[in-house]
Amino acid sequence: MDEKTETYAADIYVADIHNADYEREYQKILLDHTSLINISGRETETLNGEWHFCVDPYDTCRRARWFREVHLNDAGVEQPVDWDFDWWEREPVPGTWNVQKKELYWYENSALYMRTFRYVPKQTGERAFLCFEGAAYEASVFLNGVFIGTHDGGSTPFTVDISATVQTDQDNRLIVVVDARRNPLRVPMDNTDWFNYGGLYRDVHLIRVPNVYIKDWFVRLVPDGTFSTIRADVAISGADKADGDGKAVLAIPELGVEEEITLRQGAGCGVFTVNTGALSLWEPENPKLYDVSIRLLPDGGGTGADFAQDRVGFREIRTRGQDIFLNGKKIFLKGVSVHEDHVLLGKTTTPDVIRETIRDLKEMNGNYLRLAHYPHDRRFARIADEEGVLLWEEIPVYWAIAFGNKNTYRDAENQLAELILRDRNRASVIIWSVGNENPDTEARLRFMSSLAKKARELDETRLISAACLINQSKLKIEDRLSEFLDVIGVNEYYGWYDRDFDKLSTILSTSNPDKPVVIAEFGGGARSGWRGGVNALFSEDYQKDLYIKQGETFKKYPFIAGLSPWILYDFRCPRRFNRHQEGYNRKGLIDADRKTKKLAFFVMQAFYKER
Ligand code: GCB
Repeated sequence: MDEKTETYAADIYVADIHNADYEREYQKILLDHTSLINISGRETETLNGEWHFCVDPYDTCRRARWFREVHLNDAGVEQPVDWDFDWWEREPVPGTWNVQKKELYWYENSALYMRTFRYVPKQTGERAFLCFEGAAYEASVFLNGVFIGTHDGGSTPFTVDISATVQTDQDNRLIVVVDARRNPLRVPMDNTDWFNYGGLYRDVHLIRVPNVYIKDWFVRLVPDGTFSTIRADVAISGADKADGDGKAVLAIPELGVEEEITLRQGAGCGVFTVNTGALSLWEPENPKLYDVSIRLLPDGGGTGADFAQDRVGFREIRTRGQDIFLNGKKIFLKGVSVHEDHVLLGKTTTPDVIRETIRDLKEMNGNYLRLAHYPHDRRFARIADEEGVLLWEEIPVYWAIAFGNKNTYRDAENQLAELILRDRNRASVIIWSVGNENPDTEARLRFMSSLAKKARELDETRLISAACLINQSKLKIEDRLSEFLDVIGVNEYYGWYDRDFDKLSTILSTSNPDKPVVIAEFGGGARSGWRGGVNALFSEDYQKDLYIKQGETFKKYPFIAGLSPWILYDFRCPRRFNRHQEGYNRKGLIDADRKTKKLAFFVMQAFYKER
């Protein structure tokens, strides 16, 4: 090695190990809700399957730029490298590494995924996108040695336009760094009551669209009480450019709808009326979905016209006083909360698991699920649309996150926007929740009221809520955030964390909220199969008795418009290690095996039957 080369190699080596600020480089391209989020009904090509996988606990891929896959230095001399992407073992994607490999059961750090794929364009001028449905928590994406973006947020989808980087004449090498470190500035932060699973744990797809494409469309029944006004908003790519003028056609053949929408500067909207009698409204007893499509008209310049389709239900959700109305009829939300957690799959889910969850809800005579505490898989709301289940969807603004930090806000607002853009064509979703059990401070009020405003801006047709804490000093339902909400969510654990059950009646009788209240959580732990009697904490008998008392109390307060007890299934939780818990939160009505029902399940089943 001559002197110049030696200096070069040493410089690089020293630069890598001394660069404490390396992460800044990967924040320069952020993948966020301004990308293509609404891909429902589009043709996708799967990139699921076996990917090469390796842990990277010191984040060396990003520090030392392994993704460039450079073996030779400038002088053409082979360097010793510390990576071996093609030699590493393979793991299936989607997957949660904590359940895929025994030795990674507790691993909460960075890992690398690599696969190759071929890409042959099908149309001239087409654009190619990669879509990641979920990577926990931060993901940096590299294609053919080039950094193409970083996404924050472990439960929402992101896409990246790879048209400029993808190769058409050779294998494309795709590397993803998935960083699952817990961090006090993230959303959620480093302390939660569930396990922080890591991985490329949801589907990865390739999507092709024409050069000008439909970036987003939102079709819904206008909540004006007529049950006949439909509004559709469309945004096409290049919305910020003056050349985004054109026309789109929205069609709902079964309703005889074929409406032309004028697009100016990349966006447009159409409002039209259908015959009241003609429209069959979506509701749990009649989850009617219509085929809806949107087509761009060619712009005369010969651009291939984009087309997207979906199955959409039309329904109206509103509140008046202390009540919630679905399609004008007062409704009681008979629900339960559920985590995305599975003994064998971790945070990965499948349509079968989603359908099984809905079957259990229905067996309990329920009509509503709180998808806690972060956005669940995209397919959940789609299946709930088909099955006639109402949903509360939520972002992980959980406990005391860094409410004073600007970047934390940016991240939270972006996750909210990605969730809403992903699911706002789903009739099943009736509530967007902006947080859970947050302290009533000034910083939190600013943070969460801004989120509530953002949610309304993106979707004027759904109810906004948050799971609030009770004012303990006044024993009253009181939270300054309520002013910004449509439905006040309340979490209470009387008879469990606070053994003085009578406080619940005191609270409910001193409160007279001007809005509907949903009891978003209540409950207690029980080890399935353990019968210790009504006084034994963690016994099924205690849990059953607690549920009976809770139900009897709720019946007396008409402002309670719904319930989502905590929780349908026991779930993994690294804060719970007594002899009954063994690493699980045991407040489930069903064991973590998803089969064994506890006595309290049948209490809720009877309670909901009676309502
Ligand atoms: C809560 C939290 C939930 C916990 C639950 C519990 O209030 O919202 O995430 O898991 O209590 O079991 O303590």
